[in-house]
Amino acid sequence: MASRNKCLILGFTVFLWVELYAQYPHIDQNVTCRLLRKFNLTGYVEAENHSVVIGGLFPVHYRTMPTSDSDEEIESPMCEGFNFRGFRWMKTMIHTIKEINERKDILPNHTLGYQIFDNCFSITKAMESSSVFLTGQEEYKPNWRNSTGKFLVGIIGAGGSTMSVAVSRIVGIHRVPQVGYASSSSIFSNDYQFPYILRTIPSDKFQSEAIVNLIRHFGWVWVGAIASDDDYGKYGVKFFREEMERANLCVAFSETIPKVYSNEKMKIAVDAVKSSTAKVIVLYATDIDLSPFVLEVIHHNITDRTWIATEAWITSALIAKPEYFPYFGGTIGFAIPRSVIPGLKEFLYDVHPSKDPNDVLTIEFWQTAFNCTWPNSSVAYNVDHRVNMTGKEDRLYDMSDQLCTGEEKLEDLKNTYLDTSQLRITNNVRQAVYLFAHAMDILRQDDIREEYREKSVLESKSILDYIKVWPYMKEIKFVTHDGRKIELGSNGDVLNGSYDIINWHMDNTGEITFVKVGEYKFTRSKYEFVLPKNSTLFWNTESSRLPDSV
Ligand code: TCR
Repeated sequence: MASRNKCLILGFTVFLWVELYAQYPHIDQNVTCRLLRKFNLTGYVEAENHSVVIGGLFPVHYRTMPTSDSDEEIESPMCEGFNFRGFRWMKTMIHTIKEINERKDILPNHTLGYQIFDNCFSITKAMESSSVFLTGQEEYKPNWRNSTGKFLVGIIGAGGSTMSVAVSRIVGIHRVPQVGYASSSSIFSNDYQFPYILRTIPSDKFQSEAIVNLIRHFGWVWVGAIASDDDYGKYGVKFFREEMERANLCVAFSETIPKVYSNEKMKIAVDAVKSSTAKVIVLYATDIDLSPFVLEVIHHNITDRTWIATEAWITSALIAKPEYFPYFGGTIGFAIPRSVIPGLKEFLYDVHPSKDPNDVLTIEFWQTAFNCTWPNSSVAYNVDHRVNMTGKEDRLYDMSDQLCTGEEKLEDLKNTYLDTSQLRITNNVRQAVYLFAHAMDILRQDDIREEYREKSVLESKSILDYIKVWPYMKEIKFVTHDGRKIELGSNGDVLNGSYDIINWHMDNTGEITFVKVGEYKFTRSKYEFVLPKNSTLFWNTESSRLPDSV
């Protein structure tokens, strides 16, 4: 322990050294810290023969497993709980890059490479990956250089807001641009704190306003709120409460769902719901954070409530399970508009573990999806440990005795990864890639123009690095493949957009359907709430009528 403390102090002084060494060159640089942190990352990289590399961070696992550190080495945690949706996002980034590289009308003289890591929904992994982006080393040593040997133009990610905050703390100090596809917290609108973050998802400021307008629309005045204990839930609810107050409406209670299982904290949230007369409750959390709370609601048989969903769980397969419908049917909330991405479906289907024995993610995907074990596979962590309601560990998956044959059919799967009917955040990932490509393309055109005007070749014309690309990314405008205009303001926020208003119904096959009942359009100064009178709304109340919450 003592040696670790010494190392921490040495680590902290590294930054100071840079300053000091310039003035006092006699300081001994060879004093290094022996407490090594070796990272343990999975993902995809393609860099050779490309002009630049775009980094990517996606939650392909739900969590990290606990580790036991020795005195010499900090063991980096392994990941568990395969997240099909995150895997799809990751694949979409690769697909979009491939598409852009094949196009002749955009960046004709450059191709994009990528370096993508699984962040396992954890700050630790996101930070480790960020370190690799910058230093090119899969262990901690301060020496900034990207491991692909190429210029890093920026990073797409890191998924949830809390992780993006962490990543930006490292890469932001080096002015590396970051484009968020799911980090919606209003904190990123603060250009002072997050000068190098742009995003293709709207700030939750708009969503919190939209929720209050929905509440007003239905005449509810007494509404509860439950949030995840992170930058997403907390800032979302903070804004929501302010808007409620402004609209003269009341927040009956406001509690958080613990990130790490705690019976005591969970009880506070559940008791608030049970004891309140508020029948309408806002749940501001991602599906992963929300699921333990959902299990509690079922465990306590809490029915006759109307849940207002945020975009992060309204179309989540993790929550929208038919067996949860008696408790969560009639859920209403907002979703990022759906998109159809040409060619993505075929690309997603083109996945097979026999293609590359080193592709551990595909092997794990296959094993989890088909509940079998890939022959001679070294992927041993197809296990999902989870703490259940009593605080004990539940093993959801385990290694199957059944060997995979490779003949398993993806067509037979009903799996989030392959479901391209609800591409929402997936499209934000795509647009984040396009944001980089368009910015580089404008830079390229400017370079050519300049060259022509000055009649001299710009010194570093062929080098696209992030310092040069950044000014072109700020305040960018472009049109997406499905005709939507993307426009960013000076603080990196999208200036306008829309949400679909979704209501959960059950169809006659017993599946939950996400019925679009309206639309909410917004710009910075105005909004339009469209919920036609003839929309069929399902309410989970005893009378099946609009709930009262007064
Ligand atoms: N913003 C959340 C993360 C998140 C998300 C999602 C995760 C959003 N939407 C959909 C999974 C699926 C919105 C955050 O932390 O900022």
